[in-house]
Amino acid sequence: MKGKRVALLALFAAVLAAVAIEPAAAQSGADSTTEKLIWDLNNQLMYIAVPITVLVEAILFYTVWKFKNNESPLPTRENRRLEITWTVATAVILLFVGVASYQVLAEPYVTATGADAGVDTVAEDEEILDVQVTAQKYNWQFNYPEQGVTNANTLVLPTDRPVRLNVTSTDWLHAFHVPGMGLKTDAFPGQSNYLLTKPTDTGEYQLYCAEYCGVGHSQMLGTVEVRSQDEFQSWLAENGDSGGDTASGNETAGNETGALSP
Ligand SMILES: [Cu+2]
Repeated sequence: MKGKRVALLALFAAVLAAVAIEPAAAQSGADSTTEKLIWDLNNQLMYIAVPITVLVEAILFYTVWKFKNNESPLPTRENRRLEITWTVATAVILLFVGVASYQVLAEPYVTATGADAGVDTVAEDEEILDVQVTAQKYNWQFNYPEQGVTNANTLVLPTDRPVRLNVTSTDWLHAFHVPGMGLKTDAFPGQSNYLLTKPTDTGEYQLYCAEYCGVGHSQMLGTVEVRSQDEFQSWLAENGDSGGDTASGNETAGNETGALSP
């Protein structure tokens, strides 16, 4: 009878915990399609992890309390039903975690596999914006090949339009990391790593280099500015037709973005 009562209590606690994490799940204020997919998976896994944690803790406390005056407790020798139960339960949970994770990892907005990433994903009326991202000690260059625009250290993007970043490096290992938008990939010399995303909210996001690359690594910062489509178009017009010429763009490579809070 007591076991049943404890099981009920544990179930109640689990439901309570699930209700408590609901607000966290509800605030889906994601800033990109990529970030949303990652957070949704995180929340999904929390729905499993929190009840399991509560259940295990409840059993632990119950056991400690129940056997506190027992000098010679007897271990369970063999209980086939119990063994089958926990094996099957574990398998079901792992299967769920595996399938849920795989589904998200297979999304091009999370794992962009190549230069044609997103072709099958984006809607027919959507046009992918391509940006070449080049890392070098210790700054970032952003080149919009189709628009003939180049900018240093500030990546300007339109909202609600799919963007494909081709990330590479001229000299050394770096990594393009924008935590606020759920974006991260390595930058290798002579190799292209792709990121596909669609910004869903305007604002400024901090860009970090996330691979130690030398004495200037901690200063290798940048900004991602997400603007409305109209503002993006006028930014392009202002900075456009530079003939795609090199680096300096409209900003000198510097540390002015370093003052931004992370
Ligand atoms: Cu670095």
